[in-house]
Order: sequence, then C-alpha cells, then structure tokens
Amino acid sequence: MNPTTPDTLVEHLRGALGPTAVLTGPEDTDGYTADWRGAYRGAALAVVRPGSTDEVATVVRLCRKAGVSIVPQGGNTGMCGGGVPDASATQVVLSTTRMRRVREVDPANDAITVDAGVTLDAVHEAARAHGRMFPLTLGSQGSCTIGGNVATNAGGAGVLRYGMMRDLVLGLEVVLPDGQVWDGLRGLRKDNTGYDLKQLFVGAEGTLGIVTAAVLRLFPETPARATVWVALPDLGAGVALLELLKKHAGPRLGAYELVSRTALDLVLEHTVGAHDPFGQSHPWYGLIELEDADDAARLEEVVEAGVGAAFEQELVTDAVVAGSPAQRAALWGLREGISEAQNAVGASLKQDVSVPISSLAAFTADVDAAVEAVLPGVRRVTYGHVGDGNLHYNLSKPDGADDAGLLDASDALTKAVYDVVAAYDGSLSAEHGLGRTKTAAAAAYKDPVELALMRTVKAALDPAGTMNPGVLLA
Ligand code: FAD
Ligand code: 2HG
Ligand code: ZN
Repeated sequence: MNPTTPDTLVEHLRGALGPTAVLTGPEDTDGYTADWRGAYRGAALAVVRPGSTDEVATVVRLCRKAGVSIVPQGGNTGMCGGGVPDASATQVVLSTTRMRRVREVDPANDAITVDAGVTLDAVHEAARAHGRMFPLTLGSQGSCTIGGNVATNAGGAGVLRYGMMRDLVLGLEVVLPDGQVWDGLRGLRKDNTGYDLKQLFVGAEGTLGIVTAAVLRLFPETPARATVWVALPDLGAGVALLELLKKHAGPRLGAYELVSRTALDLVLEHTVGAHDPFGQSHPWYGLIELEDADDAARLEEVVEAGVGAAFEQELVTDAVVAGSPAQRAALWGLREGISEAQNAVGASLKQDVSVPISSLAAFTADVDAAVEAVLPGVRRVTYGHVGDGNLHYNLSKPDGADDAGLLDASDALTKAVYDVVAAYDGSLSAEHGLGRTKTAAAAAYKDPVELALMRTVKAALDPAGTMNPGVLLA
C-alpha cells in the first residue's frame, strides 16, 4: 500500500474500517460539518465513524502518520463550534455515533460504564432499569453523547445538587493523540495514586485525546418531586429566594432556574402548546424543583412553608405548583424551550457567563447598560442556572431589525459583556466551553500563567497539535 499521506488517507481509512465507515462528499458529510445553530459551516476531508475503541486508535494512528488533524464529534449539539471542522477540507471528523454500547451497570457500586457515543437519554434509561438515576439533565439529552458531555464538562439544571459532569465521572478510557489507549475505566471513589488524569480530559473539548468510554456515578432515584413556577419582581428577589429555598429545602433543592420575561416571550411565541401559567406579565420567573427518595408529603410541606415565606417577604408575587407529571413537563418545557425559541428568531450571540451568586443582580444591571450603549434595543434573552451563578446572557437583534446589525456589532457587544464579567471576577464560559467561539476571548481575559500551563499540558500530550486544533487554545 502507498505511504499514508493526506492524499492516501481516505483509502487507508477505508481499508482499515471498511468503506461504509468513511464518508466523503458533501451529500454524506453535510450533517457533520455544520453545527445545529447554523453558526458554523466547515468542510471535511472525510468523516469517519469507528465502531470500537480499537478502530478509534487505528484512525488516530493513520491520521497522525498522514499529519492530518482530527475533530472529535458526538451528538453535535455543542454551543461553541468545537465539534465541527474548519473550512479547509483538510480535517477528519471522528464521529462516535456508532459507539453506542452500555458496557456495564453495577448497581452495588452505583456506577455505569458506557461507550462515548451513548446518548445521555440512553444512560438515564439504563440507570432507571436498575433502580438508579444519572443526574445530568440537558435540553439536548436525546442527541448529546457522554463523550461530548465529558469533553465539554456539561452542566445543566441538576448541577446545584449533583455537580457538573466533572463530578460525575469516575473513570475514562481515552485514545491519546499518538494512538495509545489509556484504560482508566476504574469505578473507584477513592484513588490517591497520583495526578487525577481523567480530569485533564474533562472539559478539554477533544484537544487532548478522544474519550471512548466512561464510568459514571449513579444515584438513588428520587421519584418524589415538587415543581413550582414563581413570578419574581426582580432579579435581586430571585437571588434572595435561593437563600430562602436552601434554608427550607436543604439537600432536597434539586434545581432552581431563572427565566426573564424576554426569554419566556420567545418560548410562548415559538413553541407549540406553550402557555403562560400566569394571567399577567412579570419581569422574572423562577423554576424550582425539590426532590426526595419517597417523602412526597414532606416536599409538600416544604413547598408550602418555603413559598409562603417567600410571599411574606415579597420575594415572589405569584406561584403555581405542578399538580401532575404533565404539568411538571409543561413548566420544564417553558425553561428548556428557550434555546430553540431563540434560534427561531435568527442569529444570536450566546454569552454563557458566571459570577459569584451574590453579584448576579448588580452584574446584570451593569451588563444591561453596557450592551444597550453598544446596540440600543438589543434583546437580552437572559436566563440560566441561578443556583450556580450561571447566566445565559444571550443577545438577539432588536425588535423589527435584521440580523446584520447584531452581527456587525457582535465584537463590540461581546467585549462589553466580557469587560463587565471581568470586573466581577466572573467566567466567560460557565458551562459550554470555549470551542472556536471563545478561544480568542479566553486568550485575552484569562490569567497568563493559567494559559501558559494549559499550553504546556497541550504540548506534552499532543506535541504534533493534531487534536482539534483551533479549539480551546488559539
Ligand atoms: P459535540 O457537540 O459533538 O462536541 C462538543 C465538543 O466535545 C467538541 O469540542 C468535540 O470535539 C468534543 N467531543 C465530542 N465527543 C468527544 C469525544 N468522544 N472525545 C473527545 N472530545 C469529544 N450544555 C450544558 O452544559 N448545559 C445545558 O444546559 C445545555 N443545554 C442544551 C440545550 C440544547 C437545546 C442544546 C442544543 C444544547 C445544550 N447544551 C447544554 C450544549 C451541549 O448539549 C453540550 O455541550 C453537550 O455536552 C455536547 O455533547 P455532544 O455529544 O453533542 O458534543
Ligand atoms: C440551557 O441552560 C443551555 O438551556 C443552553 O445551557 C443555553 O442556548 C443556550 O444558550
Ligand atoms: Zn445552561
């Protein structure tokens, strides 16, 4: 066979994996070269769909020989363009979507081991079948994969009680940039034998290797749930309510999400079947979920006492408690439908920021003023995970304008937001990662020592720079 070069790589990949696992040509690769928002469209030399860890290692070795870079991709639901190739048509997209095996469920160890391409929904289902629960929940869970969740250190609504993906991973299997397989699939709670290497790959966005499998923590099921949608007079009340909820609910507080009226309006306008639980408009809303193993009566008491106190302290102005699973789903639909609803009105600038919870209200007032000064009337689609100090401070074009004005002002708007984030010692990416979108901003705003350390890690693991170049690090 010819030596492996960029010109012969496709032939070599087909030889190793079989012809159907290697896609070329836009008719077959289009679904892998653009992101779901339509914000990124690249082109690939090929899309490969290995079916096993050994096949992933083979692809990595062949690409390394040819000097071709690899873009790992799972469900392609990412927010920052990290899973799509650039426009050069010289990169290989490695899709994990054929790696869909639940390898083992070990209820006694509260652990599940799955291939990287298993969807988050499928993990929930497998855990449920064994009387357990996996707590990561995302609006994208029908499509996003465990590999993608690990690579982005995904967050979502359950972080308040259970932590981010980083806190839920016990072990990983990773194909390293030189093609070696690191078998770190240990289901141990305690292992103090050196650096915690798995954590290097969590949040690395595919720049240090390809996650091929993971051991994840499972939890007891919490079938007793109370879900409450409240109207808030302002954001400060929303933050004060968090304190009150913690006091009344303690560890039963499973989620506490914030939704601005602007965000709710988009959902009501663009989501079939969505309706406003209240007769009149309020500036902010909170979605509260309490959970317990079995004590539904206790949850009712907590809701009554907590929401009652919130009314007394004028932190909430209206409230509705879900009376059935269908009502619960409808309330969650109002929250989880925001991404898609915002997408329906055209381009958006997604700013996924965090600040200390105590600063949320002041930060929002300052950042509102800063973006208004750049583009008067810009729509602030603000919502997020208040319990984590994480706001999705997303911007859409002003009412009646077209996308061009928003896109022309995007650099100035982004800078305005990040300057205020920096002033509050916040983060410019709380949960979605840097991808291609925020790499330059991170280089400008992150501590230089931190950046240098990150580059040292990258150079040590991927000296040839073939793993997802242009993502995470400039
Ligand atoms: P992809 O989009 O395919 O890839 C994302 C990144 O991970 C890329 O850099 C890619 O190169 C890398 N990658 C993928 N698989 C691997 C692998 N096996 N090994 C190494 N690198 C890999 N995110 C949140 O954090 N919280 C939310 O609440 C949330 N809600 C969402 C709601 C909606 C409606 C949508 C569309 C998205 C949401 N997301 C959310 C974003 C997204 O779903 C997550 O970032 C998710 O973890 C991405 O998984 P994926 O499999 O789609 O990864
Ligand atoms: C959410 O919390 C997700 O709904 C998506 O993180 C946020 O679309 C977004 O910007
Ligand atoms: Zn989020």
